[in-house]
Amino acid sequence: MASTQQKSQTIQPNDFDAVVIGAGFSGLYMLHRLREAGFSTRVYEAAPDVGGIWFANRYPGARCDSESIIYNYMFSEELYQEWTWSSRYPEQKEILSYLQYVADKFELRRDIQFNTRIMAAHYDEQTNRWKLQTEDGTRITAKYFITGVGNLSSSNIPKFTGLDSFEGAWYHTGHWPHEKVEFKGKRVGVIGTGSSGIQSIPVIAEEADHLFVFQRTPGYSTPAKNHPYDPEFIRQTKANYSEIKRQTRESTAGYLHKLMNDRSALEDDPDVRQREYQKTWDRGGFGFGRTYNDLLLNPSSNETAAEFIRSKISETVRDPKVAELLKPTYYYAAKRPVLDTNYYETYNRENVTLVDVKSAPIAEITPRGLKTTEAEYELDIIVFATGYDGMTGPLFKIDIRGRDGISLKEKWAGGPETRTYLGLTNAGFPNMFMITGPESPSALSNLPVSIEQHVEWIGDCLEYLREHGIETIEAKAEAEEAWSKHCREVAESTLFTKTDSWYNGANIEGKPRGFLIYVGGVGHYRKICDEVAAKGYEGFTLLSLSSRETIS
Ligand code: NA7
Repeated sequence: MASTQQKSQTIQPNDFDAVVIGAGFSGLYMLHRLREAGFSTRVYEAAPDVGGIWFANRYPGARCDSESIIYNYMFSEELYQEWTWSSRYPEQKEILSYLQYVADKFELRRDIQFNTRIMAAHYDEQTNRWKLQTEDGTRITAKYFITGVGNLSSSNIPKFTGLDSFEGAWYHTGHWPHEKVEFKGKRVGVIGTGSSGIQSIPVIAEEADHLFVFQRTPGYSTPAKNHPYDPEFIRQTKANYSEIKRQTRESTAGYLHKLMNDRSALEDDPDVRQREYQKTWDRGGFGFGRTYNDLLLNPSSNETAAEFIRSKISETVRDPKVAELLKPTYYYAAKRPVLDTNYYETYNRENVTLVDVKSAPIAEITPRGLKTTEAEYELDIIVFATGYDGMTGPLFKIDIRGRDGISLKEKWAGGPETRTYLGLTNAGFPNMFMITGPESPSALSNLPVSIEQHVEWIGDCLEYLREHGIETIEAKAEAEEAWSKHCREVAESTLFTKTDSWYNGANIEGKPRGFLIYVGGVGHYRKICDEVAAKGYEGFTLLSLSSRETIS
């Protein structure tokens, strides 16, 4: 009885102007932006605190590959001046502290309901409202439904036979325990050599008794060259706030890296090219991929960068057989390249063994370890660094249905044909917005820059609708078709579509293939979105329900 009374005292009205899913970078700013504009807004978050993927990704060595001074919000100069990053690449813990600081500064927590997973969101045409349902059956209604679920929050744990029988402990990098995992004296297996594997392997190797790395496809990794920030650098960065904000917003991918040479890699003689690659290699970071202007366009140019990295692997790894296994053969950067600290060096350690599971795949997990088609490995701990069902996966975890009960999953089931309008909206799903949805720059950009752009566009849009008495906004099917076609054409002109990766769904068995990201450039994309808004939301049907009249 007491608990029922307590519950009823804390019950909130469950009808809002806007409901936002997720309290990571996207959801936090969306809440702030809409609340400032006077919209009643509620964020639902499955985790017990803010942070999104930075709450969940606590694996050893987890850090961001974007430089900290640009991997943050730029909407508030006051916030930018107040917060000081410790080093070039922020650790998970520091990013999480930053987001907690943001939540406190803007008093966001009072409008976030934690520990609450939204299972379904259905559009009701009669009332023109979204009806949502939580895991415990609570019903919520809202005029606007906004997803801030991230691109990489749906873990991929391959269905290995026998996992249930494993007597040791196993973890996925994306759902790491909060207490420290003890590797000391343990035989550890890491499956996967993408970003999460490459970041965690050197750290686990330092502690474990023995580390087995189960590699299917080697990754291209270049040095991060992480270092603590000099106070003078921080002072200059803060003084340049406006310029940094402008540059990232107008850039190709939300970064500050300048193109080092605005020419093809093939225009330089091999010795000149070698020197140019060495320069960007020495600086560390993603700037290596900006050494020439055609690395993602021309296979022969790409090969020069790929070969440079392979030569570095040979120089670093003492055992030539291991070095050979670590050399990737696909197009450099067409699958997510990685930044590392001592990754290749780790294979010179006595306690590290590289196991090629391309030639001899993992057959099963046994009670005592892992069996490939060739050998059995005894393990105490298995780390799944096996990635995510990217882009669409997090959206599909919610049963989202638009007009006529059609689900987003059904709408997108046909693969890449006709997906979204601007990566923000979908025909058939009125008053719904996706922050960094498929077919926007999203995961191929520095995400906070793309998130801010979407949040501001959505915020401005809702204000416009309110000012003009518009009840419903919905993408037109033909606008959506044209946008999807444009996305595909831009992607087809690059090497991204010629390489299997999570960018095109190739990492998930049975997932329809299609390149899910807009690679036309962050600055260019912003202009397109702004023009759509300036033309009174071109490509959308705007409907005033009271007059039952279509406005455009
Ligand atoms: P990634 O980059 O998708 O890497 C996953 C790794 O796991 C990759 O090496 C996969 O090999 C490997 N994998 C997946 N399934 C298997 C099976 N069944 N057997 C063996 N190996 C397997 O995920 P991350 O978490 O590292 O990074 C995700 C993103 O986070 C990253 O792109 C950044 O944006 C941040 P494969 O290449 O498929 O052969």
